[in-house]
Amino acid sequence: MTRRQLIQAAGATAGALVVTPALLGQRAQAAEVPSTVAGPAAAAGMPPVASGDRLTTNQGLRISDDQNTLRAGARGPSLLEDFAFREKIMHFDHERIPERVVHARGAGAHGMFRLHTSLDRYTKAGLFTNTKATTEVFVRFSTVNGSRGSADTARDARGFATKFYTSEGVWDLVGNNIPVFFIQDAIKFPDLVHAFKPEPAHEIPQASTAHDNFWDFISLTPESMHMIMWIMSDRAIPRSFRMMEGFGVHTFRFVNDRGDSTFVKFHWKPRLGVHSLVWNEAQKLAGVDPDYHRRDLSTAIELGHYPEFDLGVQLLAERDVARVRFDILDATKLWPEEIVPVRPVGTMTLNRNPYNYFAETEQVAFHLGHVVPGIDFTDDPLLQGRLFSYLDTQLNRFGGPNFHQLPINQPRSPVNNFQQDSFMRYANRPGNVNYEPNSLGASGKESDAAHGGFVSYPELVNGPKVRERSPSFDDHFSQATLFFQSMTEPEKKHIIQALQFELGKVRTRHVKERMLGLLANVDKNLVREVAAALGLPTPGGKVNTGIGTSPALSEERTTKTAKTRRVGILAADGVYPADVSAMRQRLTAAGVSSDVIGTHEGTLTGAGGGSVFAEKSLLTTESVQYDALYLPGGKASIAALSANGDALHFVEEAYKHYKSIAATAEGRELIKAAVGSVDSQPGIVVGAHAGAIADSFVASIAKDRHWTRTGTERVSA
Ligand code: HDE
Repeated sequence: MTRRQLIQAAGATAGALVVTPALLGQRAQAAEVPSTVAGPAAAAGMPPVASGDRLTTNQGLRISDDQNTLRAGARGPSLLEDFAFREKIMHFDHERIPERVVHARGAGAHGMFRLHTSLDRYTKAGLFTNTKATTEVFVRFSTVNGSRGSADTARDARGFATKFYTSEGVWDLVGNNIPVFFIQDAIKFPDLVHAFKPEPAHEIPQASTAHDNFWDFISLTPESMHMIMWIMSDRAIPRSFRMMEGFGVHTFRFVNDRGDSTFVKFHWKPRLGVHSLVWNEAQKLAGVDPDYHRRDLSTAIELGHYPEFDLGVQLLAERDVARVRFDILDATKLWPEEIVPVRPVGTMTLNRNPYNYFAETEQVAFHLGHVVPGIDFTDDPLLQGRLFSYLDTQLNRFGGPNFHQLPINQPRSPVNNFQQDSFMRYANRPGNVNYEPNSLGASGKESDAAHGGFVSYPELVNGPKVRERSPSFDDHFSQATLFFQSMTEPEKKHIIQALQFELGKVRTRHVKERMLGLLANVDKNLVREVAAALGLPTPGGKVNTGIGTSPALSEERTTKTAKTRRVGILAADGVYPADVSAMRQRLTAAGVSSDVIGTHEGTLTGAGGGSVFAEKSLLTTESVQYDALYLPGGKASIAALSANGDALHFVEEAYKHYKSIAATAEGRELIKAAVGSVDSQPGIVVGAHAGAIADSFVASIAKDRHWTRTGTERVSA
């Protein structure tokens, strides 16, 4: 068969094989997002969908052969005249747009925000006052440091940016999963980013702060110490985008219809609770499944396990500002929830995956200056700098100012102004008049506040022009101590270990010493343990131990549920089918998904008849991809697994990572072969058969990690 015949045999025609799925994708999108995709496209004279199943050039010319360039003879040179080839390659060569300078790696999802409690006393924003309305949203989660192809599980802050398509315009809440930031003033941002990105001479390391430049900069930037505690904590290695909080970070301003202002901080609280990976697991996942978080998000949505986040606000009246012990304009400070409670006002449900990564997740353009009436800014110098940066960066990414016309960025409210032209503009105003006011064509009306116009809060601004930091921003350590003191013992240990790891990678002694000097002002035990690991003397410091604790900061107090977790079931030929099916039934009922992982994929012969289907094999999966393990019975199956290094490693790793492991009486032998007799250890659930242990297993998965488990250090994994 010739190449062409092969292709034709695979699909009815070459066109059907190559093109139809893409066209179907476009049709689906056009049909489901009519106002944004079909509307402007049609207005610009473009057909809403491509016609038929014939391949064409971008000029609509039907292509006769998409497999061979035009050449002089079958073995001759290619001809410059081949315009179809040149168009195709030219387009391909320009497929990439510059990746984001930070937050390059991300994953997105569409959803809805529903308000349940009106905030009309504080803000006039429609999305916060109308409890009947639902607001469309698009969320982009991201890492900050790594480039677009880097791994999801790097130690890093996560971006949590939400675009609300409100009826009054687009509002972007561009936050992180950490409530504070490294620096207090935007002028330091380029230096911070240069310091944490790969070192410039050799471009190493990728997506990691464990190098000299970062810690050199941090050791000279004491204001970063609170953020450093968060970055070294479990928050920086989330289990899932679905299991992390989101924070607007800055203090914003609500303005009501009487013009009164209230300070506000925004919080997203995940319904599934806040959960993290362990460091060893995160590092391994970076190799085993670099798309771990991205896959987790899209799979959850595909399965109908829609991620849900409650939106909460912390409100502070202008007159109460003097009563809190920190400056509310300082982005390195949080408002402890015990002092200013978070009031839940609505829920966001992410229920649709993007159709196309590039068109939506890559091209979405956030900007803090995308606000609606009722939401306004404060003088936080970090926030003010961001108000410049986001528009500026979009010019670089999109090559011009027309990114607002891309479907993902289009507002749902009408757009009406006299802006025109530039790269890729397709919706210019018809007619001969392109200015206002005018008397020759249609003009536009301005809107005062009563008619929905955005009127800036008339904050009184007065002061000399100075380059100066307010002394009220000076305390860089108290909240770092507050955070550390609020952690449970395992959480504290993780922070210490993370610092030992990161500073252990630093080669310059004086950088390590300067860091220890700063840590000495956070906690005495913390600095002692880090110094010991580095083999350096412990410096003295001044710690504000009187700052107390904020229990809300610990993950230990979070929601615990087994819902949407993943269980790996290890099996080989000779497994008991009933042990597998009974457990799977119970897991499914609890919203837990599971994979049978066989010594080979496909059908495994069951003991005493029947069979079990293995979706995965030990070759294609690792224990780090699962939240818990189940080892069903069947003598031959357990014997085969106990003699298999990969299966033993599976169990060892799950044990070392404090995960739940359930086993029937026979399965217990596999645990024994891997890690010894550990029946009485927390999170080890053993019983005669699946029915006897299923409920306790689900409860154990819900508890997440079993930190009080002992003996993990002697398990090599
Ligand atoms: Fe950003 N940040 N940022 N940032 N940021 C960007 O904008 C910047 C900061 C955050 O998914 C860039 O479109 C400055 C804090 C998120 O598309 C850029 C400063 C917080 C995202 C930029 C900060 C964030 C960005 C790069 C210091 C948490 C990803 C690409 C003043 C509240 C949004 C882009 C997405 C992206 C600038 C600090 C969150 C260069 C100058 C604090 C979630 O404009």
